[in-house]
Amino acid sequence: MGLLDRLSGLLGLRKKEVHVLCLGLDNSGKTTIINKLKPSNAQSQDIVPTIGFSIEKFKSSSLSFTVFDMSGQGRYRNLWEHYYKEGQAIIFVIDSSDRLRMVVAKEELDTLLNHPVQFSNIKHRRIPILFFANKMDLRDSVTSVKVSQLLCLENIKDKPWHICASDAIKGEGLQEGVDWLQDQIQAVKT
Ligand SMILES: Nc1nc2c(ncn2[C@@H]2O[C@H](COP(=O)(O)OP(=O)(O)OP(=O)(O)O)[C@@H](O)[C@H]2O)c(=O)[nH]1
Ligand SMILES: [Mg+2]
Repeated sequence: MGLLDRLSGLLGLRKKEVHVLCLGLDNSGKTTIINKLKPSNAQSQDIVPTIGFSIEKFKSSSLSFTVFDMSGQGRYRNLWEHYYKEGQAIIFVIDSSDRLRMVVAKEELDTLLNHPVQFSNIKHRRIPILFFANKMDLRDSVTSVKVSQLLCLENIKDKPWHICASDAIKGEGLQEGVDWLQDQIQAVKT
């Protein structure tokens, strides 16, 4: 750690670090969202399907996020649970235009929420979950209220959650989501 880093830590200027898991089916837009949250000079121009997972970083006004951007492809989804215990928050992304696979997204969400306590304690931890109802720009997309109904989000009583409509290509809706997440994390940490 450099002198400046140590000094800013001592003065309380360094941003608090949080670990976030970014989950959701393949092609929902996870990597596009995380990429858009980085400073423009750090953004990649070419987003490809994630293999396994990748670790990304971005900052909000007071937090420094380390994101485990997991692949949503079926063959990699069993990797998710190995990272549950790392997560202090979850970003769950849904392709709002993919009505056919909404039921699969719900199944994956239910599996996550009911994950056995002894491994990750997801079930009993009040970790915040931010949902992005993504791809709102597409004509076939349903509203975030509809996504919320299809995933039965109102049944989540033991964790703070929030859903934002987003268009990750334009970056719309992302900041609102990150602001909410930051407020939730700070409410717990301070
Ligand atoms: N129209 C539209 N396309 C989007 C949006 N977000 C992402 N995409 C596109 O959707 C495709 C998949 O995006 P990714 O970010 O790779 O999706 P992913 O969820 O990371 O997929 P995996 O890594 O395979 O799990 C890409 O072609 C993106 O350009 C959006 O809001 N609107
Ligand atoms: Mg990806």
